[in-house]
Amino acid sequence: MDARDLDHFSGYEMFFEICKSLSGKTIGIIGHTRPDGDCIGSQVAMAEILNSFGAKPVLLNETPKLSDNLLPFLGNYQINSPKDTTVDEYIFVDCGTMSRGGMFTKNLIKKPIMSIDHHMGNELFAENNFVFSQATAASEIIADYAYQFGFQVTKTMAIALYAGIVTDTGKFSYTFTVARTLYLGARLIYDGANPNEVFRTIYQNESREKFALLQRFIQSFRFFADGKICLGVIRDEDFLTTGTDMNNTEGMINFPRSIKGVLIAVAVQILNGHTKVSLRTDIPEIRLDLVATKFGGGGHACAATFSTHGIENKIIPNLINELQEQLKLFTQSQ
Ligand SMILES: [Mn+2]
Repeated sequence: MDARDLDHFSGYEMFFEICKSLSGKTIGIIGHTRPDGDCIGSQVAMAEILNSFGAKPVLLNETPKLSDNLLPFLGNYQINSPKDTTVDEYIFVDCGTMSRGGMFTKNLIKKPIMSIDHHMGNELFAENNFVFSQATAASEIIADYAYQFGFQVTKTMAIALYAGIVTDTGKFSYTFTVARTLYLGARLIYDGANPNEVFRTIYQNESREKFALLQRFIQSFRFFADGKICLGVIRDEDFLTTGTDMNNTEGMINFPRSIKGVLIAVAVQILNGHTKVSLRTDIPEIRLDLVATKFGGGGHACAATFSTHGIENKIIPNLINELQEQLKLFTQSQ
């Protein structure tokens, strides 16, 4: 396929205009708390772009300690605390809202100069918003912009962006994965990303503690709506017994999701009275974002989350009711 036939994202000219205008300035690149591959991939890629235009990029995350399956993607960069770092401008990546950056970044005095993101319902909080909800990853937008512009993609940048896309597409498989996504993957391989190395770094680097936690999560599975909904719960005692924390739950929701007949996967984490609920489906007509919104959260049709302080015995039945309603609407529309 010719690159010109691909459905590219608009706005790369403006994006690079801004990057050039930042020459000589110190730029804080903010990612979300509990960073994932797309967050780190986008931050590193933005840093490489800004470096090439003579700016001084600084990576800022409220969760400064990266897990072993993300650390190698930093290249020569390091993560700094947003609280202790003074910068001229801020750029947000992979954040639907300012508060996704954490406690400090949610109330910045200065409006961020730009935001690159793919979350549905992004609040367009920056001066320049490069936001596409049909992009699989923020990394996909940056990669597409770079190749449209003819930017000389470095090896560090190629590996980081490839890791970002692999993470958010579930290895090139989730909804929104299109020809463009794989085309960009191929370009990034040309520029130095090694698919097997990235795969092993992200997916074959898990601690035994995480597996002990996973075991407990799987044991907690409950099924609703004739097996169309599968719900798993992790509580304080599970984290405590296995010596893990919230950072070890990444990707666990894919287990209920992969059971035959399950249309909606639900992962509930309860830690210190704080409850975080993640919802996943592979059917975009089942609007999980609408369900999450009812509980004060948000997200995509296929992937949504919400947090609450309520009592488990109340939240779960309410949530199951709402999900069954969505399932009903979906069945009726078929
Ligand atoms: Mn993302």
